[in-house]
Amino acid sequence: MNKKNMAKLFRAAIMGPPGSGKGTISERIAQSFGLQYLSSGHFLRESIAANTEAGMQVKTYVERGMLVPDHVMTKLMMPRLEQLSCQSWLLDGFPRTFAQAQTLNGLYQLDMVISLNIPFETLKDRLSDRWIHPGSGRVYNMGFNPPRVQGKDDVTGQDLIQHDDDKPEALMARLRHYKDVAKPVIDLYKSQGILHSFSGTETDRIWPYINSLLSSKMHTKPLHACQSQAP
Ligand code: G5P
Ligand code: MG
Repeated sequence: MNKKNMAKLFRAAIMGPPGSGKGTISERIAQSFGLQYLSSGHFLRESIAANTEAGMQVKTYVERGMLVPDHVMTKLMMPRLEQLSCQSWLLDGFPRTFAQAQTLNGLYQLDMVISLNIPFETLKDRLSDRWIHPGSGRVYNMGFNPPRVQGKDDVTGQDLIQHDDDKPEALMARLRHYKDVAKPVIDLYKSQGILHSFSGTETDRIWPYINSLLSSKMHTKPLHACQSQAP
């Protein structure tokens, strides 16, 4: 792809501790601005569910709320980014470490990094209340978005489960790790002048600020940059 086409692409990442609303906000961004949305946690859970070799390798890390080794993560994410070479994208949960950020930096220039700062107590409450319908991936929150019948999926009536990494022991480990590991990544993006931080306790209050920031940077829905190359 030549430089002219590169200029049409918009590449962004969203960072924040577990439960900070990365997934919720990413879905809104993807819907409003037409970016491809890639979630590292989703890819990991997908490979665990499919029992692939990579899935077996990462299962214990994810269940314990520990970071998956950098080389495994980059091997999981990079092929997916290569498939999107003509498209604008938003990464949720990657990069998470300085090593991952350096690998990404060597291949792609990010235009924007959104960092979510949410108080610890808010995170703890949100995640310990999160339940999932394993068949569909539907997410409920016992406070924010409860199912009609406690413990049952609204559509199928099947049992809801909690992710192992949302259970109290794993959760504490995830929150503790986040701060230490994220700092050098945040500093890197700050030094590149692309970091935008948002603080608050409610996603609905943070969202309008993110929406207006993106609206000011992206005037139209991003094009599929390769379409214009068709003979
Ligand atoms: P994930 O899957 O990336 P985490 O730990 O970063 O997981 P998580 O749990 O997915 O974070 P989130 O996406 O930041 O959280 O937040 P969310 O899901 O949108 O919101 C959390 C809950 O709060 C939801 O129930 C939502 O409905 C509710 N909520 C949202 N907004 C509000 C609000 O305003 N009010 C209320 N009351 N509720 C709200 O990673 C999982 C694991 O994979 C590995 C690690 O082991 C990690 O622990 N991993 C990696 N390892 C190494 N490197 C990487 N790059 C890795 N990426 C993943
Ligand atoms: Mg998420």
